[in-house]
Amino acid sequence: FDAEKVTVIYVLGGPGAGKGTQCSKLVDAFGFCHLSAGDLLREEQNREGSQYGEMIRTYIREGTIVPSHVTMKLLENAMTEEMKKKTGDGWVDGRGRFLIDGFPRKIDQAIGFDETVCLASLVIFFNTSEDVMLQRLLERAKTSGREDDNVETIRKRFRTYNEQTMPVIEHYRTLNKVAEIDSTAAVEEVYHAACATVTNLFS
Ligand code: UP5
Ligand code: MG
Repeated sequence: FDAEKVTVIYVLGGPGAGKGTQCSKLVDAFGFCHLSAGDLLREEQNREGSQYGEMIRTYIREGTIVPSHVTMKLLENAMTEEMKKKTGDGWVDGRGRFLIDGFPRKIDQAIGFDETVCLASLVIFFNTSEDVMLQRLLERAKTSGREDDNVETIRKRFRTYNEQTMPVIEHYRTLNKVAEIDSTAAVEEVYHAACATVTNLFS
């Protein structure tokens, strides 16, 4: 994708930090297309006839990262679809706007996507403590139906995040592309900070 025609923002943060919640709100305010890598993987997992279904299920249950080519392809396809669907006028200023939520999760994905699909303009990093994230996920577990919302898998997700995803954030920090937002506060308060960050990018 031509960086002149699309703006890509990566939304990162630990499991339960509030990435999905904040992205949904930003969609309404700024006309983004929100693509959650986790949601795309769960969709593919449940798609009849998918050759990757079982493999995705295994990785998600173990809290580990699905091989990059699968996730990158799903994201690229979803972006292509959206660009076809919404031609010029469908976007706020005629340019595609994407929030890529929960991706890239490891350094090779970051470099691969930036180089072959589209260079990201910004990384929004929602940061809070493991305690807060754990409480949120356990609360969500009552209704989410997500196979990875159980204490054992949550611990594994935290480990994967610390070992593999934090280096991605550090990588973009050295490039001065990270906007860190404390996501411990209430949803509205975090959203206020997120809005200010995005407004700043587009101004
Ligand atoms: N909540 C949110 N904000 C709150 C606030 N400010 N105050 C109080 N409560 C708040 O929020 C989680 C819960 O907290 C919700 O109930 C919400 O109401 C509440 P949510 O917005 O859903 O948080 P989010 O950060 O999106 O948490 P999620 O569980 O989706 O994060 P993960 O990163 O763990 O999940 P994801 O779907 O991205 O990935 C799942 C798995 O897919 C990974 O573990 C991995 O196995 C696989 N995966 C890949 O392999 N590759 C990828 O690129 C992506 C995923
Ligand atoms: Mg999410």
